[in-house]
Amino acid sequence: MSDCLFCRIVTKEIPSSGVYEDDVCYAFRDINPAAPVHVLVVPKKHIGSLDEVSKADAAVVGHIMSVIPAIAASEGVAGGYRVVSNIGPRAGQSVKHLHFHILGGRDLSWPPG
Ligand code: DGP
Repeated sequence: MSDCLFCRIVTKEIPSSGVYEDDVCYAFRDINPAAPVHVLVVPKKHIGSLDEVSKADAAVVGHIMSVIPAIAASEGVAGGYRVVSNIGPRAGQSVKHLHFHILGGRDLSWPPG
């Protein structure tokens, strides 16, 4: 989608600090980090949020889950990090392209705000 920020980051039309990429997904540093490690992992395919994941997308989401531990390890936070996906405005989703936050590098309190 040409008007989607994260689609434009995936195509490199908008620069980002990438940490991992394969055929299915791209991971890059959050522009406004909420923790010492704050990486966003997005599918290359445009999916609005987890609410819009179809059965056909299950492999995409599963693949992203499978690469997150390696990304976390490469960022030095293996064994102590959080994965978050905000869905909709009430949860604070500001970019309508499915993304998973990887947060780590400090103690993370619970429940989140
Ligand atoms: P969310 O609020 O869950 O939709 O998270 C969106 C995140 O995207 C937020 O933490 C800030 C980040 N973000 C927004 N615009 C950009 C950008 O242009 N580049 C990068 N790297 N991150 C961005």
